[in-house]
Order: sequence, then C-alpha cells, then structure tokens
Amino acid sequence: MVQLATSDIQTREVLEWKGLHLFHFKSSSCSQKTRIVLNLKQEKWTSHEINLGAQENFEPWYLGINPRGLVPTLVIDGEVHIESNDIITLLDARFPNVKLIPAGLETRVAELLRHEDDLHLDLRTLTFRFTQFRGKEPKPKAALTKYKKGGTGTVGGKPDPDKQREIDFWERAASEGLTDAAVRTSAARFKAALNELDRTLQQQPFLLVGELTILDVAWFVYVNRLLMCDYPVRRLHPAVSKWFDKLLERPEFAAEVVVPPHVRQAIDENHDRQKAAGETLIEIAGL
Ligand SMILES: N[C@@H](CCC(=O)N[C@@H](CS)C(=O)NCC(=O)O)C(=O)O
Repeated sequence: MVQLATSDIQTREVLEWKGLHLFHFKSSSCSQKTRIVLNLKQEKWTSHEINLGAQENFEPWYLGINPRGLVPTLVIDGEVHIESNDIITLLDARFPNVKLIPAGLETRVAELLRHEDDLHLDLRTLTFRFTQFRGKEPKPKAALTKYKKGGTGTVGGKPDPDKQREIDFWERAASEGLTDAAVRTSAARFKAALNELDRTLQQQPFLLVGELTILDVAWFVYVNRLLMCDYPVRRLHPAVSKWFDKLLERPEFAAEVVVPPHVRQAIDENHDRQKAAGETLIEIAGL
C-alpha cells in the first residue's frame, strides 16, 4: 500500500480534511479505474480535477500531496494514498458493501495488478502516439523543470525512484519522440498480456473468478484505451472484446469512459493522418 508518510507531504492542509477526496483527471486511465470502483460501491466523494493537459500535476500544491506528480491521489480522513491499484484495493477494504476482491484472493489480486501496473508506461507510449496528436514535446521543458524542483521527492520517507522514471520518460519523449521501436515493444507486451486474458475469458466470464473483481475494472480501462488507439482487440482477442462490451453495458463503467466530441474528432483526425502515411498502430506494430 502506498500511504504517504507525513514527511512526504508538503501540502499539510489535507491532513485535516475529512471524508473521501479524489484528485483525478477525466480521461486518465488510472483515474477512470478509481472512479469506476467508487461508482460500483456507490460511495460519495469530493472531486478535485487536476488538468494534466495544463500540467496542473506539476504545480507545487499538487506535488505537495503527490510527490510523483501523478493522478489519482486519494485523501481519506487526512490519510494520503497514491497509486491507483493501491487506492482501489484500499477502497475495497474500507467500503466492503460491494466486495471486489474475493476473500482469500488478496495476494493473487495484488500480484496480477502489479503485472497490469508494469504496463502503464507502455500504455502511455501508445496513447501519446495513437490518440489525439500531442506535439513533439508533450511535457515542455519549463514544466519538467517545475516537476524536478517540486515536492519532497520521497515516498514512505525514502527517495522515490519512480519520480526519476517519469522524468526519464518525458525527456526521452522530447529528445527521440515516441519511436516506432518503442511502439513495437509496447504493443507486443499488450498482445502477450491480452492473449493470456483471452485464454482465461474463453473459460470464465470474468478475469479472476466467476464474479467481477477490481482486476476486471483495471483491465477494462486499459482495453478501452487500446481501442482508442485502434488496437484490433476484436480481431486478435475476441473473448476480451466480448467481455469488454458486456462491462460497457454497465452504467458504472460506461459513465467514466465517455469521450467528448471534440476529443473524438481530434483522435479521428490523427488516425486519418496516420492511415494516409501508413503509420497506424496496426501497421507499425504489425498487428
Ligand atoms: N502507477 C500509477 C500511474 C499513474 C499515472 O501515470 N497517471 C497518469 C495519468 S493515467 C498521470 O498522472 N500522468 C501524468 C502526466 O501526464 O503528466 C498509478 O497507477 O496511479
């Protein structure tokens, strides 16, 4: 569990906050995951939107509650929790009215979620290349400088290597772009993971057992994003595609993945350009 130590937190006012507060961004996959879990549990929460496009996540106030500068962050009765998978696991323990981690499977769920989290930078690589056009330098130098300077840079009272991983990602994106080689690697990782999920879903209705768990929620948002990148889910992983469509029928899921018309248009325009240049995800990754 990544509950921040008091020494990690510079924005001290949140330590006094009562109730459930979520810092999130509408289209962020990790935020969607936490919001779907809150919907399923029908919990009331206070929303704090952090606009990633405007780099609000690199503002000192926000770095003061999330030294990694990432969304989501959950503040619950003065405790500050980061990392979406830890947040949804915590929500399941604190609000057991609807259980999304079956008793006895806690370790297995944690292990499988780690594997999902390991693919997060791969998802980011595909997102930044194959959804709407993000420009050559998605995080301008000035924003990165702010990020480097801000926050304690510690998690659990210790220097946090994940912050450097973020800096490396954005600096590499600015200097090399998100290359075809990076796209191929990321797409191959997803193809392998989804092949495995497909085998499971040919045998059972949900990813872990016969009922919905947080693992289904976590993979639902990933598959949703891959579809936005025009990854051929239906052709390559038909059982995953059916499972996704069924979850999408539920309002708790559907509400969180609505794409505003102007964003849909920007994505379609990017795809049209990529098709004309023979540079779609399918073509580059050979899917
Ligand atoms: N492992 C983290 C990853 C969080 C993450 O990367 N969040 C993205 C949005 S999905 C973010 O905040 N990106 C920062 C940015 O784009 O500047 C988690 O699961 O919470």
